[in-house]
Amino acid sequence: MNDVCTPAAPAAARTAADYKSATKPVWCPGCGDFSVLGAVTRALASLQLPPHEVAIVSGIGCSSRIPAYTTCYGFHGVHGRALAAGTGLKVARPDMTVLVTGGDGDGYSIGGNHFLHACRRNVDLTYVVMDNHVYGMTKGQASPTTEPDWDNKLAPGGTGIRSFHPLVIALASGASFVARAFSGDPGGTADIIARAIRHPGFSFVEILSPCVTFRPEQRGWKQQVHPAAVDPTDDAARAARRIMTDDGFNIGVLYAGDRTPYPLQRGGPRRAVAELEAEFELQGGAA
Ligand SMILES: Cc1ncc(C[n+]2csc(CCOP(=O)(O)OP(=O)(O)O)c2C)c(N)n1
Ligand code: SF4
Repeated sequence: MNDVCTPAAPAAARTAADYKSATKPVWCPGCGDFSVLGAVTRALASLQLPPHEVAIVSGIGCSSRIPAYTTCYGFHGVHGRALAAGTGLKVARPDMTVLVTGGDGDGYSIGGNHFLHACRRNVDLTYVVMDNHVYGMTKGQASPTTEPDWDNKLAPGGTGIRSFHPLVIALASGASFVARAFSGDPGGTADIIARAIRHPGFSFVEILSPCVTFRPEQRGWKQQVHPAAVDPTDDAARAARRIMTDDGFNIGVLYAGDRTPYPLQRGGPRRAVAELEAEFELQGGAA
């Protein structure tokens, strides 16, 4: 018998398909979120992250369905609370790669306060927002990023309310990586998401992702988007000036700073679930 050890065959490289679950998305045909799902899975494959070391946390909305469509750990929580859940998960399990995903309604309206403080805390996670400037799941109400003059039957003549500017708000609140992507460019979006995951600290990726059902005119975004003309800056004031004055269709990494991320305790003691349950058990009976 030959006593020479045969080296183990190298593990086959993971492809985007390895991160897609068997659950078929229920999005409307043509929804931009299909491409975002493709971009997320391509980004994970490019980083070769084992699916069991990645958690995708979302709130509620069409876009927030993403965790179910992947083979990673997923948490489909309550409306607007995805960042709170994702932050808690990352702090408890710093070894996991955490992506938080959702829509503009989920993240900027009901979840707006969490957005500000997640940027400020700078915990090392990646926040991916599929922004379609509308509440898709609840049938087309105006969201914080809806244009003030968007005329529709729920807001005749438009809301007349100035739109929220998520990128500048993220920057002003302390996010350490700020980018804009377009779902119609899945390769470019995958690259931006991969860079966001690699960046230490809170990384924010705003993806223009059309809602073809309630905002069919957004199909025209593909003619409007264009690559950012300049390289990312690490100067927040310069980035803010650029973002404030661009046309909203500038695609790329717009800011990559080096703020120290929130310190995480790696390798701390793991506690058994039963022990935690016992600690949180309510004491005493009803009065
Ligand atoms: C506390 C609470 N308020 C309201 C709702 C109803 N609701 C569900 S999804 C949603 C908006 C989703 O919009 P968005 O986050 O932009 O995602 P999209 O569906 O456009 O992807 C709302 C208002 C809810 N589920 N829970
Ligand atoms: S309603 Fe809009 S956001 Fe929701 S699945 Fe359909 S196209 Fe996508």
